Order: sequence, then structure tokens, then C-alpha cells
Amino acid sequence: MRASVSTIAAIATPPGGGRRAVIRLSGPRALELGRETCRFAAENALSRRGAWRGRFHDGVGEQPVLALAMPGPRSFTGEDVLELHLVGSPPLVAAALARLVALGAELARPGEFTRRAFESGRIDLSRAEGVLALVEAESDSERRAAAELCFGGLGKRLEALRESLLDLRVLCEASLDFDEADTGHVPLEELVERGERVRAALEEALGWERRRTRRGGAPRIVLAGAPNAGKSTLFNALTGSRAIVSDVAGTTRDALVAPWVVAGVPCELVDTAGLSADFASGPDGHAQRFAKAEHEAADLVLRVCDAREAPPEHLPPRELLVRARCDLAQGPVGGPGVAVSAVTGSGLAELERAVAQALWLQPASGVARELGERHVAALEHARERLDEALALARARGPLDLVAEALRAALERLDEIEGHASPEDLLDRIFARFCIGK
Ligand SMILES: Nc1nc2c(ncn2[C@@H]2O[C@H](COP(=O)(O)OP(=O)(O)OP(=O)(O)O)[C@@H](O)[C@H]2O)c(=O)[nH]1
Ligand SMILES: [Mg+2]
Repeated sequence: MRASVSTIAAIATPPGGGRRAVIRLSGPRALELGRETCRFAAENALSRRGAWRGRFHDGVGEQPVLALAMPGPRSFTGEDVLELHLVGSPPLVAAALARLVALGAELARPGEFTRRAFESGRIDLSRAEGVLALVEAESDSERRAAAELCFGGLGKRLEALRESLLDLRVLCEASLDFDEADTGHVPLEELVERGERVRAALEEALGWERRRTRRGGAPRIVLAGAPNAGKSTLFNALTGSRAIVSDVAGTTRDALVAPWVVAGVPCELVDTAGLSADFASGPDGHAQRFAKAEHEAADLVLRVCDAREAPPEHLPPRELLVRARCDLAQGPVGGPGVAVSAVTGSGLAELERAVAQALWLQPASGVARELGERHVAALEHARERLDEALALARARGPLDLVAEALRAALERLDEIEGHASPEDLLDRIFARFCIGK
């Protein structure tokens, strides 16, 4: 904890005249400064979370004010926060701010409110970066990338990854302590199996982050859908490839990539295994995970379903519905999506147009990209360490080295979120093994 925390103040609305201007204060004296500068009609003003009307005195004159009190810790910064909503007259607002500074508030530095939010644990680092990127975004694509970061897209994935990596370490470290003499009990198989699942999740997070911050490079369009929907046949028809096609469900296993020019823009088309709950184990299980990682990394997903089946009710925003094998349907295919037949070629040109329209071809740049590159690098490092751990475990190598590689992987992940916490691990080991009981 910091020894003495200042109370910061800043004008939170854009410079220049507006209908309203907001001065925001954060810190232990925020509410007190409000009471010192404002006169309220209500006796209990600023005593709890809420809004109060009154008049702000800047030492010379007074002006109407609406004061919003947000006591910590349930405020953006985690501290007491006060917002003073004033009439948007620049000289009056400047006088109000000067008064607050004269009474002991400090002018906030750029990003200081967000920094305090991070330091008090209200937001994680990737979200704080999202706020920064959002403020500095200059184009729509930058704003979109920043907003995704801001609302915790990466944060949520990292949290889940972190959890499972920690669990792996617990498994490893606990075995180290308890099975030293009896290595037969070391659960290496379980370790490898769970490690592979974590790796797939890491891959997914990487794909997500790469897509979010993609700048140049060819847009990646991924075919998805149930087994046998006609994905590979469509892939062949669009790219002139020769992927294996058959009426056996589960034909495609590895993802195939081929260049596809959409409305003059070079893209990549990816064919993946059909998703089905029937294919959860063995090589099919791997194929399913690869497919999911591809879907995650896609700029656009083509959701392929048979034209004779009812189309899905909801489609996520990044997906385009394709009603395949429409030559087998009786009469014209109604409803949403683009009806195509890879066999007769009907609808293929229309599909290309729809893809061009749906694709977000504008690349991300600026702050969002820089941050993205840092995240991608950290995720890649974490993956390297995890691979090391897996290779050691598969070779039945020394468990302490496996544990060490897992620790390093976690450390890389924590670089993104800005918190390394060995305490966490101790807590968990403790929770799992009640020694002395
Ligand atoms: N009549 C007709 N048959 C098609 C068309 N597209 C695919 N088929 C047939 O449907 C069957 C499945 O096609 P695939 O392309 O292998 O399907 P898939 O979605 O790749 O299947 P998985 O790889 O198992 O997920 C094959 O027998 C194809 O010949 C089409 O447009 N018209
Ligand atoms: Mg296929």
C-alpha cells in the first residue's frame, strides 16, 4: 500500500465549451473537498452513493452543480470518487478546478484514474490498456479492437488459462512433495492430458488476440459446420483445391488452407473438421480442437449448413450463413443466408460478394496493435514453456523440471495481466492438501 495517497482532480469532459463539464476527483479527500466547495440543500449530501444538487463556490462566485458521490471501494478507481457536473463554461470550470487545487487536490496526470483503478485491483492490466487504446483510437477498426480488449475479451481468456495452468502446477508440485520415493504414483498421463487441453486453450487465446490486432496479411475465412455439411466440397469449388470429400461424416481432420481472392482482395480460406459431440476423443478430439482454434482466429466464419435443414436461429456477428447443397433441396431455398451448390456452382458468385461485404478488411493499427503485439509475444512465450513442460512429462523427465517450466509459462501469462502472485499457488496447494489434519 502506498503511504500517503493524494486526491487527484481533472476535467473529464473534452476541452472547449459544451453544455456540461465534469470535474472528476478520486482519493481519500474527494468527498471532503466536495463538502468544502459546495453548498447543498440536503443535509446528508455526499454521505453515501448518490447525486446531490447544490452550488459550487470557487472563492469568487458560485455556480450550480450536480455532485455524484461514489464512495470506494465500489468505484472505478476503488477510491472515493466525486464527480462535479458543472455548466460547460471554460472559465468557470477552470476557476472550479483551481479552487479544488488550492484546497489540496492534485492535478491528475494522464491515465492516472485508470492507473489507480489497476492498482486497487478494480481492473486488470489488459483492460487498463483497453481504456488507453480506446481513448487514443483514431479509426473505427482501432476503436473496435480497443473495445474488445476493454470489455475483457483477453482478460477472461487469460483468467481461465491461468486457472488451468495453476491447477497443473498444483498437480506437479504436490506430486513432487508426496511421491518422491514412489514415482509410480506420479500422474504423468493426467499431467500430459490436461496440459494438452491447456495448450489448445492457449492457442485459442493467441488466435483471438492475433485476429483482434491484425493489420496487414490476408483475411482468414474459415469454413465451419456440422460433419458432412459440404464444407470441403465448397472449399474445393472456391479455391480449386483437392481436399478429400466423402459422404462419411468426419472426413476432414487437419485444417486445410488455400488462397482465395475475394472481390480482388487476396484472402485465405480454411477448411476444418465438422464439429460434433460424437467426436470428442482420440484423433477426432484433436481435430475438433484444431477446428475450434481456427474458428477463433478467423476474420470471418462461414457457417455451412445443409440447405434442406432449418437454419440456426442466432449467428454470432463474425459469422455468415451458407446454405450448402442447395441443388438437393426441393425448389428454392428460403430464409436467411446464401444458398450455394458446390456441384452446380450456383450461388458461388453471390457468396463471394457477401463475404466481401461482411469482411472487416480495414486493418488495426496504432496503440491497439502495439499492445496486441506485446500480448501475442507473451502468449507465444507461455506456449513455448508449456511445450517444454509437456515434452518433459511425455519423456517421463524429472518432475521438478516440469514444474519449473510450468511456473515459467505462468509467469509469461502474468506479464500480460501485470500480477505475479506466488501466494496464489501456495493457497491452492494448501486448499488441496490439508497437511497435519
Ligand atoms: N449434391 C450435392 N452434394 C454435395 C454438395 N456439396 C457436397 N456434397 C456431398 O456431400 C457429402 C459431404 O461433403 P463434404 O464436402 O465431404 O462435407 P464436409 O462438410 O467437408 O464433411 P466433414 O469433413 O466430414 O466435416 C459428399 O458426399 C459430397 O459429395 C453439393 O453442393 N451438392
Ligand atoms: Mg470435410
